[in-house]
Parts: sequence; structure tokens; C-alpha cells
Amino acid sequence: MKWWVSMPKIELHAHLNGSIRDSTLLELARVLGEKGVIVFSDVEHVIMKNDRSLGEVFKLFDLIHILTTDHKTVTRITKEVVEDFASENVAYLELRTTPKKNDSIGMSKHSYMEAVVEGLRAVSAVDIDFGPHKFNTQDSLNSIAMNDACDGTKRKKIYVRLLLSIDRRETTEAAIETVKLALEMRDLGVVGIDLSGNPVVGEWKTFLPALKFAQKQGLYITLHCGEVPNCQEVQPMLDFLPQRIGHAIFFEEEEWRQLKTSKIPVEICLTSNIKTESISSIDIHHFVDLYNDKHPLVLCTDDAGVFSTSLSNEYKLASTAFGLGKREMFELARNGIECIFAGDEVKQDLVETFDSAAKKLN
Ligand code: 6MZ
Repeated sequence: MKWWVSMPKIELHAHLNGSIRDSTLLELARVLGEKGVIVFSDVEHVIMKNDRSLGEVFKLFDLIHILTTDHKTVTRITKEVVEDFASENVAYLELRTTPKKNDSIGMSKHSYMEAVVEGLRAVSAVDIDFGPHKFNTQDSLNSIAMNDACDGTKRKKIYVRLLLSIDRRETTEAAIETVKLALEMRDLGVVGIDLSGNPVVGEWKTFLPALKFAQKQGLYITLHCGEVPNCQEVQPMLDFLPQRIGHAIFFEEEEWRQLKTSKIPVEICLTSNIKTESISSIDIHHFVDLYNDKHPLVLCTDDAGVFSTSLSNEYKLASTAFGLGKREMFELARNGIECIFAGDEVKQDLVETFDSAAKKLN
């Protein structure tokens, strides 16, 4: 197994509906095609298309939401996405999703999220800890002992925490509803709020009341920031002091200075930035500047399904493009522990996971 696959990794920027397997999307499209809801042949090539502009990506999400937004499917994709990340040795995953309301099928934001949590409960290929459901140490020891005895492999385990996304198309009231839901679901593994959606839509001031409320209530916050040029938004977002930001592409000099002084960790999504042409070539990606400055950053997938990537692939890409070796990439992954939205106990366990993997690194 290649080192970028076998090493433990931390994924902090993954949108649920962007991380679905192509095979699942095609299967769902076929079923809706048979029911006459969509025309399968029209949809098939949209799903399989490889390079998309940022605008096309958001059109694709509208299509994906038609395919996935019923409770059973939400549960299925959640289970599959978690198992896919675990299969490439992601030890800790923060999965984000926009709670959706769809009166025609009796879906509320709350029932959507219950379906997501049901998906976490359904994970069977690996041991999962998502807050209420923790690894049972004794069970884990038993399964490790049994597996070791059988074929020398340990059963994998993954931590999963949830972030609720506010979509930039939403109103202030809808955004506040999402924050209230996050607070209600704290016991079910929800740890924070994300602001995402088409960056050319909506205004910062619409979401600020909800985000301030979330901040006051002690939820962690991450913002998509500077994904497109928007000089009115970047600075107020940095002033807000979120715990992390995603992308950070279109920053002016003063904004870079502010980011670096504030030490707000950045979620870096290389393939997403290149495929959407937000960055024209990987050699000029801001990863290099932030990395050289030792700014906290974490490699992430954004939408592993939509951009046909994986977290392992992002590590391989960074290693090749920026000339970083296995050990440097391992350290980069390990430094991600400091950026997670979970407590010291989880961090300590992840440190141990990395320590034990480090011994096998040669
Ligand atoms: C901004 C993005 C995104 O929430 O339905 N999303 N928002 N920038 C991006 N970069 C490409 N990729 C995904 O997952 C899909 C939703 O996540 C947001 C969009 O709002 C998209 O509709 P969920 O699970």
C-alpha cells in the first residue's frame, strides 16, 4: 500500500453531498429515471463529467440534491462516505452538511439530520466514535485480538464529528434555525457550524446574526472565505475570528497579513481549487506560502465525489507538486490534530494513533 494511503489522516473539510461515490449517484439516477422523475441519459454525463467551473459545480449540487434528498438515501450516503474515508485511513473526520427541508416528502431540517445520524449508526465496516456512540474499548480489544489471531489486521476505527452548514442562499431566519438545530444535536456529535454555498450568492451581513449566536453558544465555526474575489467580505470574516476558514484564495496583501497574525487554520482543498479554476496552476497555490510560514493548515478534499479525488490523493498531489517527502507529509497530517473541533481526550488518542504509525514509517 502506498504511504499516502496507509498513513493516518485528518479530514476537516468534506461536504456530505459532494463526497458521494459516482456508482451510488448513477444508481440513484437510474431509479429516478425509471420513475420518470429525471431523464437518466441527460443526468449520466453530468455526473461523469470531470472538469467543472465553480458555477457548474453548484448546478451539479442542485442535481445531486434531487437524487439524494430522502431520508433513506441520506442515511445510505452518510454510511458510505464515512466508510470510504475510513478505508483510506482517515482517523478523524469532520463531515459537514446543509440540513434540508422538503415538505413534499415530510422532511424537516431536524429529520434530515436524524437520517444523517442514522447513517453514522449504520457504519459497520469500521469502529466509529461520533460522540454518543463511542468505541467500546473492550469490544475493540476483542476485535483486535480476534483479527490479529485470524489475519494480523486490526479493525479500523474512525472518529466522526458533524458540522451543520448554512447555505448562502438562506435567510437570516433559516440560518438561525440551523444554529438552533446544531445546539439541540450537540449530544449527537454536532460540534459546529460552516458557512458555505455558492460564494457569488448572498451577503455576509445576512449570516452574521446566526454566526454570532452560534459563537456565543460555544459552537465551533468555520467559514468558506475568499473562494471568489469579494473585498467586502474577507476582512469582516477574519475580524469575526472563526476557529478555521476554508480555501482562502482571493486575499489582498493586508488580508494575508491579518490571517497570518491571527493564526486561523486554513482548510486547503488543492484539487477543488484547480478543477474549478479558482487557481490557474498548482505551482502558484498559496499552500506553499502558508506552509513555509508554518501557518496552521490542513489538506482536505472538499468534495471527493464531485472532484474525483480522495484525501490520500490530496497528500500525494501535495507531495509531488511541492517536493515534500513522506515524513514532512506525515507531520503535516499530524499537525492537523491541533485544528480539530474536538476535546483533549480525542486529540490525545489521535496523537497515539500517529505515534504508533510513525514507528512503522521508514
Ligand atoms: C462552497 C460548497 C462547495 O451540504 O448538501 N459546497 N460551498 N464552495 C464549495 N466549493 C466547491 N462544495 C460544496 O453538500 C453540498 C453543499 O455543500 C456546499 C454547497 O452548499 C453544496 O450544495 P451538502 O451535504
